[in-house]
Order: sequence, then C-alpha cells, then structure tokens
Amino acid sequence: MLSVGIRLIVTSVILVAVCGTLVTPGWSNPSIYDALLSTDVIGASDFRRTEQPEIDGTGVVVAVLDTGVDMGVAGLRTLPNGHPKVILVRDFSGQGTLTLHDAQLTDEDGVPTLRYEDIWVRGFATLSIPPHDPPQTFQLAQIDETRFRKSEVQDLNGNGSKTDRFTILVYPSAQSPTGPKILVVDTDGDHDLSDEKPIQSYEIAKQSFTLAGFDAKQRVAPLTFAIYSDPREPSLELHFDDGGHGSHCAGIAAGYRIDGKDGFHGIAPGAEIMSLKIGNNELSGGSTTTGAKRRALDFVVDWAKKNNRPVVVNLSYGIGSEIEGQSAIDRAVNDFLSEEPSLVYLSTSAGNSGPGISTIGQPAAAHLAFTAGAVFTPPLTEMLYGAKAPTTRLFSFSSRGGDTNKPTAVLPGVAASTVPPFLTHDMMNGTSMAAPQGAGTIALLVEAAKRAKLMIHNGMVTRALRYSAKPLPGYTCIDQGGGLVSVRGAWDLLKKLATPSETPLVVGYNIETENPTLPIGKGPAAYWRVGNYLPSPNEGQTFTITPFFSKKATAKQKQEFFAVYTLKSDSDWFIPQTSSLYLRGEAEAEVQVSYAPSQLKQPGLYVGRIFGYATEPAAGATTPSFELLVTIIVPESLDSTEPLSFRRENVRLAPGELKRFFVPVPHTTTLVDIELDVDKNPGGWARVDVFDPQGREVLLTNNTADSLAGGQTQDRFVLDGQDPGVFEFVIYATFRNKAPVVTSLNLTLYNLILDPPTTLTIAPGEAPESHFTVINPSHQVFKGSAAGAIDGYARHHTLEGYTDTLEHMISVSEDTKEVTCSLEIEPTTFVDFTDVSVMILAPNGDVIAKDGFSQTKTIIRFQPPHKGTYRLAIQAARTYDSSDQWAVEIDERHVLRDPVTAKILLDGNSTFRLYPSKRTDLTLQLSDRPKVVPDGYSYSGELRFVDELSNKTWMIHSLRLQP
Ligand SMILES: [Ca+2]
Ligand SMILES: [Ca+2]
Ligand SMILES: [Ca+2]
Repeated sequence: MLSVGIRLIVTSVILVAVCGTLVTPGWSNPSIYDALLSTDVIGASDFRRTEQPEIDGTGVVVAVLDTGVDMGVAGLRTLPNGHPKVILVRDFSGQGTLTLHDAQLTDEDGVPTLRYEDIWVRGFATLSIPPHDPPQTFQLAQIDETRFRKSEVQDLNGNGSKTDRFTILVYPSAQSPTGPKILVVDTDGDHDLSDEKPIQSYEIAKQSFTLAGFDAKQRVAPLTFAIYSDPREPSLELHFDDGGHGSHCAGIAAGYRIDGKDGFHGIAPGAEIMSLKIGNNELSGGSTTTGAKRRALDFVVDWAKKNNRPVVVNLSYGIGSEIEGQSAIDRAVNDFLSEEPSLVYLSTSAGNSGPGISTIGQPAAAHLAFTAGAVFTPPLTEMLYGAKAPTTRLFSFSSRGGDTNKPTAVLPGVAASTVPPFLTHDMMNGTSMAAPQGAGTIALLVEAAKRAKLMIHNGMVTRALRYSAKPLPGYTCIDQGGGLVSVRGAWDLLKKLATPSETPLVVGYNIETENPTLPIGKGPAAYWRVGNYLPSPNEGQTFTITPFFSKKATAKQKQEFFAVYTLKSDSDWFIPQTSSLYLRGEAEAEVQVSYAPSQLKQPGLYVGRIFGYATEPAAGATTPSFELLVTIIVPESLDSTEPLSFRRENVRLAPGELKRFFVPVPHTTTLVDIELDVDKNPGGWARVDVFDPQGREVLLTNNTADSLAGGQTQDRFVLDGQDPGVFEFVIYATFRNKAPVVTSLNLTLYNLILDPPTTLTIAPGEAPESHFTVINPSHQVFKGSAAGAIDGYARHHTLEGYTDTLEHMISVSEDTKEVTCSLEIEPTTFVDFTDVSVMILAPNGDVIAKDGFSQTKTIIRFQPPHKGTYRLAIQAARTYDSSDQWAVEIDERHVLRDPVTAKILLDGNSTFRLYPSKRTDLTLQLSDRPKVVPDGYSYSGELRFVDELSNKTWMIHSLRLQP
C-alpha cells in the first residue's frame, strides 16, 4: 500500500502566495523552488553547480513503481533536450486491463458500423493509417467510467457524468501487419472516429491522450492516458495515475520545469522515467495486486538487459514487516538487485510507522535495498508553519530499525511536486517522498560513474551513500542509518570504492543471528528486548555471514572468492571474539560476539555495531564492507509502590526532538493509564506514542498535550489478551515549537488476573447469571465495583481459502447499530504478501468501508444502513502467484441498539474488596434477558472494574458468553 504521511493541503494558489513571501535571505540557495522541493539539503544542486554541471541523470531511467505517472503534467512532459520524459508505461496492477473483442462489420441505418455487443464505432472509412485486410482484423475495447466507481477519479473526462464510455478501435496496419497495432480512441465518446487521431503503444511514439468533454465547473480535470499494446495479447493496458502518488514521486526524482517554472526541478531532471503501475486505486490505499511488484521488478531487469541501460527503481510502496528482512518481497528485492547489479538500482521508503523502533516496513527491510528515512527541511518548515527550525531533523513518523540494520540513510521527506490535476494539493510528506530523493541521487551517481568510466554496481552505490552520509546529532543508526545523504560525499566515496580491488561480484552480505522477538527466532540483527535478559559473556552470540553474489558470477568465480575482514566494534560493550573474519566461496562464516553487562545497566536503548573492513584483497579499506548490529533495550524499573507506576519529570525536548522510554508491562497488566504534561513555561506542544513489543503502534486518541490548552493530556490502553513485554513510550516535541519544552510522563499500570465468565445461565423466573473468579496480583487492595453490559453478539470464524480473495458473509439484523470485524493473519502467512486490502460491501454491491492490513492485525467497522447480508472481502496481493491455503481469523461483533446491563456481585454485594493474592468468586447478573442470539454466536459486551477510592479503572474486558 502506498504510504503518505499527513497530506498537507496546499493549493497552487496558496503556494504561489506563500512563495511570494518566502524568499528568506540566508538560505544557501537563492531559488525559492529549492524550499518547495529541496535538492540542496543533500547537496544535489550544489554538486551539479560546482562539480559536475553536466550531470543531471541523462541516460539513466528512473522506474516509478507506483500508482502510475501522469505524463501530461508540467514537469513530467519533457527532458531538458525536449524529448519526452516518460518513455514507457506498463500496468502490472490489472486496474487498466482492457479486454479486446473481435468486431463485426455491420450496416446500421445505412452506416458501416464496427460492433461487439454494445461497444461500437463508426467513421473508420478514412483512417489516416490504413488497416491491413479489413474487416476481420478489427478489434474493439472500451474505457468504461463505471469501472472507476471505487477510484479516487470516477469522472475521467470531467464532464460531470460518471457513466461515459469511450471505444477504442485496434487494428494491424497495412504497412506492418504483424507489427505494432494501431489504436484509435474515440476520445469524445461520440462513437465517430473520423474526428480522432490514430496512436500506438506508448513506447513507440510517446503518444498520450485525454478524454474530451471537460466542463470547467467540475473540480476534477481529466487524467492523461496512454496505452500499452502488445500485438500478441488479447487485451490492452490503459495507463493513468488516478492516485497522484506516483506522479508526485516521479517529479521529486526527475521532474524538469515543474509547474512550467524555470529552475524548478527534481533531483535528476535529465533522467527519463518509466511508469510501472503496481497500485490498483480501486482497492484501499492503492493496494498492489498479486505478483504486481515482482513482475514490475522482473520487467525492469529484462528491459535494462535488453537495452543495456541503467534503471533506478523507486519503490515508495510497502507494508509493515512482521519477520524483519525475511518477507517474500524482501527476498524478491534482494534477487532483483543481485540479478544485474551494474544495471539495476533501487531506492525504497522506510515506512511511516515511526518513531517506535522495529517499525521498518517490507521491502524496506530487504538487505540490499537502499532504504530511505525522512527528514524535514528547515526552509519548508519555516514556510509551512512559520517555525524557525534550527537544524534538519527526522520526521517522527520515519520508520526505525533495531531488529534490522535500517534505514540506509535519510533524505528530505516533504516536497511540492508534480501531481495530476484532480489533486488540489501538490505537497505531500512521508518516507515516500524521501525514496525518490534517493532514486534521483542514484541516477546522478550512475551517470557520473558512466562518464568517468567507473565500473560500479548497486552494492557499491548503497555503501557509498551510507558511509558518506552525515550523521545528524541526537540519532542512532537505527533512526537514520548513515545519516543525511551527501551527493558529493557519495560521489567521492564511490570513486574510491569502484576499484578493481573491491569485489565487483559481491553486492552485499547476508547476516543472520538469533532474535527471540521474531516468530522464526532469527533475524538480520541482534535484538534484545526480552525483559532484562541478555546473553551472558560466556554464552555470547553467533552471527553468520554469507556474501550476496551477483548472479553474473560464475560457479568458478564464487568458488575462488576469498576475502579477509578486520572486525572493529564502535563500543566497548559489544565485543567480537576474534579480530578478523575470512569469507571463502559461498561458505557461511561465523562471528562470535559477547556483551559487557556491566556497561549495560542504565535503562535505555543501546545500539552497537561491529564493522567489517576488508583487508584482503582490498588492503586497508577505510569503508566498512558490512556491519553486525545489536540493539539492546534495558527496560526501566517500575515504581513498586502500588499501584505499579513509571514517572519521568523534567524531560526537556528541543523542537523536533524525541525521547524513548522502554517500560516492562507485566503479563498480569490489564490497563495502562498515561498522563503527559507540558510545562506552561516556555510552553509548546508534545505528544506521546506507544509501541508494543513488536513495534506496532498502540492506537491512542488523546495523546497530545498543548500548553495553550491546559498543558495536560490523559489517555489509556487496554491489554486484553495481547502479548506482554517491553513497550516503548516516545515523547515527541513538534518542530513547530518555538523553544524547547519541558514535559513529564506518568504511567500507571493496573493488574488483575481474570478467569472470565464463559456461559450464561438463564433459569426461568431468575436473572441470567454467570460465575467467574478474579485474582488481584498486586500488593494493593482493590476496593470498588465492577459493572458491565451485554450489548450485542459475536462469533469467531476462521476464514480459509486458496484464492487471493476470501469472502465472509455477515448477516445483519435491524437491531444492529454497528459491526466490528477484528482480523488477524499469521505472521508466517503475512510475509508472503505485498498488501492485503479489506472491504465491506453492502447487499447492493456498494463499498461501504475500505481498509487494509499494515501489519498482521486490523479492524474494520461499519454502520449498516439497513438489514441484509453484507460481504467482508479480504484481498491478498501475493508476492508470487500461488494457490496455497491461507487463513484469516475473524472476530465478528454486532453492537445492538439496546444493551442489557450487568451487575457484578460478591455474595450479593455490588461493592467489594479484592485482597492481594486471593482468589475471589464473583457473579455476573444481567438486569434483563438479552435478545436471543443467532445460531453460532455468543453474547458480547464489556466488563469494567473501577476502584472507588481512586476512581480508576483497573480493567476493561471483552465479554463473550455462550448462551
Ligand atoms: Ca465523465
Ligand atoms: Ca469521436
Ligand atoms: Ca516490528
């Protein structure tokens, strides 16, 4: 799924107005456009101005794997030499597939007509490119607006109607009967082709078109279309960008004269673009479809080989990692980059799931990928928010590593760029916007290397970018990788790395070690987040290392490969047991490491690296060949005076700064109260985010504190069956603050052990009842009451199947107010997917709710407008075509309009004490008989324990009672 952060709505009008006031003396680049789309933060324009004025990406192709690219937008129309910028389009998402039908020549009212059912055209007698052997070889296809009902753009010609249809006539030309087909689009929908111009598959003559009929009263201006036609295929690929994300990324990487303005360019304005559409905007978030990403990658390799042209893939598309670095798409990206390492390159977005650690997405976690984290740029911050940002900092949403050695580096993640006319804003932020800065940079480096006749490959380029990047103060390498990219630095380093003594056959190193937090127990980095446990100095830990060979390496070359590396740690607590490492052939090498626990006592985050420097055959390398990463979390201690709590005062944060606290949540904890305060003096705005032990964000609703609005916020989260472990609490101060803020964080953890009620006994003439027990594991007495309600019914269902789409029927009665479906997929299944989109369809087929999985769990809810059978459709996009069985666990809950309240009684009393460590038997008693539930469902509702003295809720439990 594409991932844009907060979309900033800035219309062009406002943009111009802002620009007018923006020219702030003092920024190094006088161009106002550099604030809108920064090329100077990474030194791209400076590199081009002062060192390599001729380098602009010429000769390099940027492949945008995204929602499509609108080649009609100013900035994406031409190259500096006037040639078309977009050289090729393909659709791997299936969204643009147009079936071809053989046409019948008929005579209708005396007019020759070509027809297939209700698809027809006339006016083909005088086609400017004569057809071969008419009429049998005519085919028809149709662009039908009603197929776009679920897309962001439904009115393709902007005439106010969403049911227009446009016929396409397809035929072989007389001149070249077996060659490319001729396409005539009835662009004005009048079924008459005498007013239309023949075109061909886009890559031949770069012909695109719009559909006529635009009415200026309509907000949405037309899309630019192009067609890919393969004469051997029974269908056409209609290409367009109905998401806007792909065009935006394309402009950042390679825009030339964006908005038609001189000097307003992307990073590599001379680079050509190929648009490989992988996102289907009929699905939620422009979800990918089965095989789309991988087939697009395969296409790039084949095209690059066939044309002997370098291609840089921009992949600002991904979902969350569940088994970091080991998903199918991670492997596919590694395969892609080892296939033709001198011709294909790839930059991908880290993900927008930060600032928690262990939030890197897939394929961002792929070993060989260049993975881009996002920074905000001081000039744009000043322009958008009027905030004087003193330094470049990470966007808080930028995903972080920990269990992966990612991101690779960071780049600006906000820009104004090219967008199709239907979008009213041209500014977006996200790591999606940082990745094309990386793709543009790689295009510059590849062109520079080509001119300098350097032999390079993608592994060298990634190393050059990482080890020349400038670390930003205050961040570890799991936040920012090498740091902020420096184009000049990367070029200087690339020149050193591209020497014969470097091993051109090795594109990277596969590193694996024990990681108990991952479902398969191992991962690409050492990661200790299991209580206070750390392997003792005697136990140590083993890393295994194997080279990733270029697939061009012969068996003999691989066999003969031999390299020696010196191992150097950057800390005195992460210690290699040997000072050097030998790699021979494809054999796995092992490095034993140990930890010095005496230096790992203070709570917090420890990130250590052991670098491997090649000493043979490249004597005395000063740039590491690989890194062994460890992330150790030493959890905070909870305050044992009851209730369990954690408190930090006077946490001072500069604008844009964050602080992490790792708090162990015991397995008995039922609820965590969170309080965040911001001091009035000097005042500001701060936020607390919570991440579970896997790095998944815990959803909070009230987590920002603003000194102008009382300076305090309270929130809480409930643990009801979730895994315990070390949670991460991050306090973040917005970069819009004028000065550092002083905050305090206060957590209270409530604990109860419930053996929940499971069955409802309904005896004639008596209140329905259920019995259960509870244990108070804390040292404090609970004195209070509990209450609940049965407000609906629920069932658990395991939905299994073999096809990409699994469907589950939900029968809704007139009493139902809302239906909530909590969905879960096994991590070992999820890693095969590139997206999983979720939809709820009403009985009439309308989509009434849309969502997607970004991790293994998601919730979709809807308020049914009327009773009937609704359909939950879960569509998986698999990396590889497969008919393997997969399953989704569904918890389907219907909330009814009239709840029945429940009292909780101890020996008939509704207030009671729960003494520490004592088992207490309680009775749940309903005020009334609940409505009979449908077959296969349980009663559902909620149970809450509230302590009277403190008025604090200790537990909120989801009730499920069998009738
Ligand atoms: Ca229309
Ligand atoms: Ca026409
Ligand atoms: Ca994770």
